Amino acid sequence: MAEKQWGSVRNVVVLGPPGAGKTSLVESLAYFTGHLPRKGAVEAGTTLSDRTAEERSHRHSIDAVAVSVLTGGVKINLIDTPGIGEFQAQVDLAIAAADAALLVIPAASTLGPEVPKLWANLEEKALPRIVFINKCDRENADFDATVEQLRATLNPHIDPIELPLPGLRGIIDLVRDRAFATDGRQEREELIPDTLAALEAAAREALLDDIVSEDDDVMERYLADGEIDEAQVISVLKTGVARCDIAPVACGSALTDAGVAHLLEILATLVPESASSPTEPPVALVIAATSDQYQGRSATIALIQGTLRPDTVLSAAGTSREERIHQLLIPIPGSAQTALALQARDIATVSKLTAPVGTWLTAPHARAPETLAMTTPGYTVAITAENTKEDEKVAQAVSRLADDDPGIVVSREERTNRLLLTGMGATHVAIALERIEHRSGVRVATAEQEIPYRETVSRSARAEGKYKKQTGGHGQFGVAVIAVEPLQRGEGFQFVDEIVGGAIPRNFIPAVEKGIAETLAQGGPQGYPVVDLRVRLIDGKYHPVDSSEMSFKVAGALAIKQALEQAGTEVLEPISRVTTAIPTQNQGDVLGYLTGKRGKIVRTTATAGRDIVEIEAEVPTAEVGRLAIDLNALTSGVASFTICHDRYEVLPKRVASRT
Ligand SMILES: Nc1nc2c(ncn2[C@@H]2O[C@H](COP(=O)(O)OP(=O)(O)O)[C@@H](O)[C@H]2O)c(=O)[nH]1
Ligand SMILES: [Mg+2]
Repeated sequence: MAEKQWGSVRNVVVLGPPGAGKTSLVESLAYFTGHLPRKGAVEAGTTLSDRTAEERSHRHSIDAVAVSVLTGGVKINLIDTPGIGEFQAQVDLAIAAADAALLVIPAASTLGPEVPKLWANLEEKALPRIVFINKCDRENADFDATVEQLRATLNPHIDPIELPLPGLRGIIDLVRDRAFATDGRQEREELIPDTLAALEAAAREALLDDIVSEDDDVMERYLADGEIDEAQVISVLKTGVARCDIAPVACGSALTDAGVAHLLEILATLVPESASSPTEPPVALVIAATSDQYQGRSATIALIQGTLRPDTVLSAAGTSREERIHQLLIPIPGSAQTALALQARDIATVSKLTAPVGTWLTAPHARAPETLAMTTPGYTVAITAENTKEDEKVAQAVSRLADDDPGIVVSREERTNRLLLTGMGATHVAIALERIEHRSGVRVATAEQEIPYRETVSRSARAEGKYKKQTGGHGQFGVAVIAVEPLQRGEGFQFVDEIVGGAIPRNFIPAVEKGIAETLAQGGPQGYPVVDLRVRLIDGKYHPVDSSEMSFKVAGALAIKQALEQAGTEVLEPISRVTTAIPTQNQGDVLGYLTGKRGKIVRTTATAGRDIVEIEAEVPTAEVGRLAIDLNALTSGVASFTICHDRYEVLPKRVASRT
């Protein structure tokens, strides 16, 4: 175990559209801090963060991965994330642990549809942002046009603090008013080329004009002198970033490493350091995990408060399970080291942890923070082992995968008891299945799910359930009188005990509720679980000798069956929220297709210079089974979509008669 080599820590989530160069940039940053003898490449499958078999074969990130780098006494924990929208859950957890986002944007003439969405998410969570315009080495790279696009689409206070040098030899640092050329792992100061002097001066003035309003004193001095010094520029930038007023823009290339040394410095200087509370009891969040056949499971935890030492036992929120933190590994590439203690706001990887990704770990009996608001996935397939003898093995592999992937939900189909795997979209589910097959060595067959319809009452009704059995010896006796009434969608089942004067003894009332709840779950008159109703227990009768819990449970079941028959029920169908990004030229076809699937269009938003339109629609889940195939056909394979369960709605009569 080594002595701690850093004074403070910053957590930076690396975000951006797919292919922007996030993984390559993390690699380059690690290379620059001297942690890596040589850089890995995404194409060769040798990077620090794309390391699973599926990430190598698909050539993009699937899991969030933490890589720690040290620079000038600051430890920066970079969390590389997948760019594809279907992996939103991984991104949300990484954001929860971050002090700032590093938004990686390729220097291209159009902005993908993902960027405005990412921005809105960061805005909502008030997470400070730094932008890196990557791929400036490419022939058609246009730094200015990219900045203009970002400003026009996202926010006018996206301010370049650097400009690329011609041929991307390096960058001009507008804060220091100097140029730096990149040469291997070194940076060399240069004179600003004469041809760029006027441009640089104008860009610097525009930057100062925009940022000085962060601080009244600085602004006064600036207005008086027309200039402020480097330290003041950095200080107002820091304030502006922390308040989410300003997003500074750096530039360079993850491929040639131009600008990367500077980016490290920018991160160390401008990312705000969150307040930490080392003396409070530890609270950690499991933000990522990968399982490997040979090395077992490795989980990444972010310590939100307190101090954590090896061999501490924590409880997993929402369960009665306890977890021992065996060893805290600091993921510095090339020189991973174990820590004697982890301080609040730091990140470590731990092995042998079983808690699912997304779980809060707390000191025993301490209260966990509120669960994070996450999108509910809604793209479901039913799965079985090709060889039914191996069903159990598949079930185990599926549940292990769901522990590692926060966007996957596993359940059992109501009628058939088949396994259901729910993810954020077709790609996400396909990759999950690959991983399941790879890890379990079993071939898996998929099928469409049966739609989980529900039933609800449309009117109020009252009924009496009477259970009486007297065949010698100890008999059974219980009477329950109930009233049912409809509730709003999503309100579930409510039970209200209105018994007065001991018509039913207190100790039997839970049995009545149980009998009712079980009957509702088993299905109403039309065969589906019954939801969204209030049942009031208003009267009853008992017998001092013959009454038992059993007799009241049966009385409750009889009462609710009768009440449902009397009230009559309607079928509810699940509605999914589908978000898809498609080329504008296919807009008419896709809108027509979604409407034909009984979809309601919620919004259409043009992005990326109007080349791409994002459509959000509510579509009955019964109609989304072929969405992946059909959208692909309509858009020549370009469409991507995410799908989440939204709510239940009454199944229209004309549709009901068809099913
Ligand atoms: N020319 C050029 N290519 C880059 C640069 N950064 C990344 N790439 C390439 O872009 C592709 C996607 O990179 P990757 O790091 O996987 O992007 P991610 O999806 O954002 O993680 C890969 O082929 C990289 O080699 C860059 O700065 N310049
Ligand atoms: Mg990546």
